[in-house]
Amino acid sequence: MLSWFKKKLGGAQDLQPEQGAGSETTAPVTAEAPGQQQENGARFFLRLKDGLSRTRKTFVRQIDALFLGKKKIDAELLEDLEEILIMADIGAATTQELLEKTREQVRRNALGDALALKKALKEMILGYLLNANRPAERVLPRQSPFVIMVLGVNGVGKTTTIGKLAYKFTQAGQKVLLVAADTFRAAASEQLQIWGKRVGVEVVAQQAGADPSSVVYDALDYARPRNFDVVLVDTAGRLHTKVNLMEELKKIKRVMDKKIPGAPHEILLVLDATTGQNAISQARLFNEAVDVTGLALTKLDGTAKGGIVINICHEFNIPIRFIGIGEQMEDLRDFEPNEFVEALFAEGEA
Ligand SMILES: Nc1nc2c(ncn2[C@@H]2O[C@H](COP(=O)(O)OP(=O)(O)OP(=O)(O)O)[C@@H](O)[C@H]2O)c(=O)[nH]1
Ligand SMILES: [Mg+2]
Repeated sequence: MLSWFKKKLGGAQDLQPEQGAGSETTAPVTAEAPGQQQENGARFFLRLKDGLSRTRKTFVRQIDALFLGKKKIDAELLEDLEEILIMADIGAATTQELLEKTREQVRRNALGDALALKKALKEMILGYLLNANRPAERVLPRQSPFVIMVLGVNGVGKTTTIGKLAYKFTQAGQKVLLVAADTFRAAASEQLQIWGKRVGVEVVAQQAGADPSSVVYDALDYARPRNFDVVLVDTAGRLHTKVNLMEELKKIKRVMDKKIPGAPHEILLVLDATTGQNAISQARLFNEAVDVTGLALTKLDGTAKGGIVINICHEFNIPIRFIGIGEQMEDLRDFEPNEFVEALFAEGEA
């Protein structure tokens, strides 16, 4: 898991940078014991395939239907394909680019029949996903935990994602602290504490209405001497269009950096896949405000709009770290482009 840190890693001990590497170093962290992901691979793939079934129905199965009995790729077929791509929330610009590349291949006679077109589409889509999937080299401070700040609009699944992440990290033997910096919504910190209990990790919270920056400040003070490996900070849901709320996020970020230079080491924006194109403007505005370093796309299980993944990868240079495919603890998947495309294009029922 946490493939964004996985490239060079082995286990939790990698959290400790080498001696003499300066005040900071780029050391990777993992949230899963080696080998565990392989063991769970087949089971998780089925879950993912299941989770993507609605998207597959409105996207890949429609393409299949479009090709039914049609061998020739003509203008009419491409028009119908355009409609399907748009309906799957792949986005206007990405759709046009895909169609243009397809037309180009048709002109070059590189696509013999409809089946070849489907294969080419799959490859082009994988290309977009891989392109945006640069592994991040996170800068870890020598003597402090890895701090992940989680943000997003109301109800996208921030707190749930934090709970699931805490579970992932804990499974990998890492010591996790949750921070309830959502002091705005009633019951927000209780919700986080329920997750804390469920996963078995500590939660730092203050009274409702407290300044979120000061909650974070105190929490980092608490975390530092107690050898926490990972600190997950929950923030209040906020509209990306509300300037003062975005300013508050900047302040929280500044406070973290003051307490632990370089923190937050990951700014994880949570987007709800069911919102389709709106997720794009959320990503843009949050990124403008605080330089988002990773995305988590939730609720892919409940939507036919899974094409948004393709659109996001095409529009942004921000890697998707995780996808949420259900409400349970283990329903957060590392985003793996190959696996995603295979699940999306899976043959057979649904
Ligand atoms: N089906 C499904 N539901 C999800 C997923 N992730 C979160 N949810 C549900 O979405 C709802 C909102 O989740 P929260 O975690 O409370 O969202 P939030 O962003 O913290 O909300 P606020 O703090 O109010 O802004 C809950 O009912 C979650 O169970 C997912 O991947 N799939
Ligand atoms: Mg919340």
